[in-house]
Amino acid sequence: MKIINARLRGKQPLFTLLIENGLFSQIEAQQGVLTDDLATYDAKGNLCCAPFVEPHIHLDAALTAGEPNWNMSGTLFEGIERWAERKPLLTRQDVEQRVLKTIELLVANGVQYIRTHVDVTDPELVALKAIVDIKQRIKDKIHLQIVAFPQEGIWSYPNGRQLMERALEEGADVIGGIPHFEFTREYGVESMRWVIELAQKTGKLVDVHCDEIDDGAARFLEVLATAALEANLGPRVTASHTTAMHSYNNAYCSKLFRLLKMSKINFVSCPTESIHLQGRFDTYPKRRGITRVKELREAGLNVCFAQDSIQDPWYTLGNGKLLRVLDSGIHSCHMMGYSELQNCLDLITDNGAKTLQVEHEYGIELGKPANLIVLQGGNDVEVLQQQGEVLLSIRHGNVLLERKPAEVVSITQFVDS
Ligand code: 17E
Ligand code: FE2
Repeated sequence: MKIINARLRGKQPLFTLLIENGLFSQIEAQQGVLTDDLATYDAKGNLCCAPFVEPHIHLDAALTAGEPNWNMSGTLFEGIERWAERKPLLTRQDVEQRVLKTIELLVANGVQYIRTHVDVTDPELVALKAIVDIKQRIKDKIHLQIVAFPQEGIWSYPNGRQLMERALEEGADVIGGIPHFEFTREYGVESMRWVIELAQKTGKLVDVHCDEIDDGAARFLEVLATAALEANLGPRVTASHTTAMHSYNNAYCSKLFRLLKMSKINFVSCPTESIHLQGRFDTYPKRRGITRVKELREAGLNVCFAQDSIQDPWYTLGNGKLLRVLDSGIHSCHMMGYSELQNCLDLITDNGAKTLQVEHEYGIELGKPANLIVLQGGNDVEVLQQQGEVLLSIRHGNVLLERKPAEVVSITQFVDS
């Protein structure tokens, strides 16, 4: 396969990419625009980029919004209640059908790497078993990581610890947690230490829903980061949401950031989700309830953006479009300085790959698996401005998606010529 007239991130000229046996075999700068009838694909100056990474989504709950009841308050906690009503209705077929449809939606929007949380506070583990099975069936096309996610708590749910361990035995790759939702602060603290110990024992990754609440007193992040540091597991550990950090005072944050830097853990922020779910108990002024993305990045920590929800009890408007999440996120986090814009795609590509620990196979580089997407626009800023659809998605040299750009058929003349 040969792709001509491709732009690459951070580079000036146009490039020709050759793909052989599913790997990038040649990446060559061109002298100007090429015409080549033998080329498989003409990128026409659009950006060829490593695939989007969706590092935090809940596939088990996707496409269940309103079933059986709608979340009327818009709070995280009502979302958990509504989901608890839907959970007993789960069947393998229902999960399979919704999950495959949602993965298709993500692929249509340029995603090839997905980390999904799956609720394991279900004595039957219906969703978990179905998604482990799907992972095997789609493994040549999509990299899927499964988090054993204790939605109703580990310490606060009957047999919580056993369910987590069973989920790992069934095939979950990542250990989750939800300390801010446990009945007591002590339960939250104990659960964090237990999660890291389990990671040491099993060799699994960790990704915790950590401090997803507008409560400046929710300080489980320091417990998670300390346990990760002491176990020397930092880069294998992720703190998702950490929205309480929005409400921490600056003095505490200053002390906390020293620990975070030492720990080297990763962060996932879900800006559209958090702007929707957080701030709900405020009148005015209203907190945005998004973690300190800009400051974490400036401190050298790895932060990526995720969508979190696709039409589920927490968020109705999820659509798989990470470019929209990125757009929304950099607005609400005040990350629109020109130098920040110039590499903004990092937040939904490279940084997500680092969180998922797939960097060894990720990126447009000689010898690596030929995974790429083509975006409308020639660089990060143009892509973000245009908010265009993904034109091409290639996985190991095979086409996952090809799309023709929309065409304006006619437009009025505003000024007589
Ligand atoms: N569950 C949770 O605890 N938090 C979320 N943001 C979602 C599910 C979507
Ligand atoms: Fe989540």
